[in-house]
Amino acid sequence: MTIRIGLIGCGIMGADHAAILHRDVAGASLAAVYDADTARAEVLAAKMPGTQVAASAEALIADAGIDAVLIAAPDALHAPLTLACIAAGKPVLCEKPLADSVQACRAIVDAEVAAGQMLVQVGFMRRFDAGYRGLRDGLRSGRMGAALFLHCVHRNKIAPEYITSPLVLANSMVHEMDIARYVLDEDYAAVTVIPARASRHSTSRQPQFMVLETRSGVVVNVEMTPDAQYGYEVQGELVCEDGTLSLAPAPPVAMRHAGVSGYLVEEDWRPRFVGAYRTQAQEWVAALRAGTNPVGASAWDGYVASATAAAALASLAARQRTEVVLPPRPSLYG
Ligand code: ISE
Repeated sequence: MTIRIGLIGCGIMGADHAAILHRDVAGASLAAVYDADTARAEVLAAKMPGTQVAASAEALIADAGIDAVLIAAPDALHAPLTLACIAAGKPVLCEKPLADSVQACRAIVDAEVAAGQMLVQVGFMRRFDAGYRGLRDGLRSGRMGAALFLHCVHRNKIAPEYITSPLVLANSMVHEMDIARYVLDEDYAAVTVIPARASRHSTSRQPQFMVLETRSGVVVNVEMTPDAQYGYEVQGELVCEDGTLSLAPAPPVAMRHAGVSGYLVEEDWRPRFVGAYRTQAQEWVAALRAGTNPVGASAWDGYVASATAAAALASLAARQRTEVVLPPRPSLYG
């Protein structure tokens, strides 16, 4: 059985998803693509044998020849397109964030609950990274004792110009909001954000430091430096009662050259997480073929990440510790 996938959004991320589906995923075909820029869609389709260009996003979602939809369109379109997929009864993998507001995330959760089945997966690809999975599995094994701290670092070489201080939280640090909850397997009680002074490399944003407190008392700290200059990097160290677990450097190649000994760093998140994107696509398609629930972040997880980001933005604005308040989790999500 081949899952016929329709891709909406043929920009950098959409093209990456298309290449992964074409090259690395068994049991799936990229049946159609759509982009508001038709020429961009045609260029992508021409590289993929058998891929059609759809007339509109709505036509692609409604097409009986499309079994599942992958959304890599601009953030503001995530909610309406995901809602259209739910209305059509089609499974959908939507790039993060699930929507550009907490209310829109909630509307997606409500629509899915009303439909009575989990159709939505959010593209929080770090959940498919071998390193973060290792942290979670190591904690779950019980041999490390209880978690105490999770130290995280997230740095961009130079973030795009549109990334302002609020988006450092809502667009970049939202990854840590999701992955720390995934690794620790519990929700947050509160968040505190402290901005650093703006780097001389950017006037439009400040680096941010965030402390998340989980309900059981684990402390998660995240440094996000959007203009680190030297490259893209994430770090993670989980401190437990009986030891620690850390993400290994990526790529795992040490170099000694010109008087320097150390690890290479990537330019941006795409090469750093190429394996995670691949595994995400493979496991999404495998679940579709098996008829089981999606294995990645659910619509509920997407909602919680956005609710946490909203609390972080409130903390930044008020310069104070802010509680993360969540409604009860609907039974659909276990
Ligand atoms: C970007 O939007 C992403 O989603 C990347 O994964 C993240 O690392 C980067 O900081 C964001 O700006």
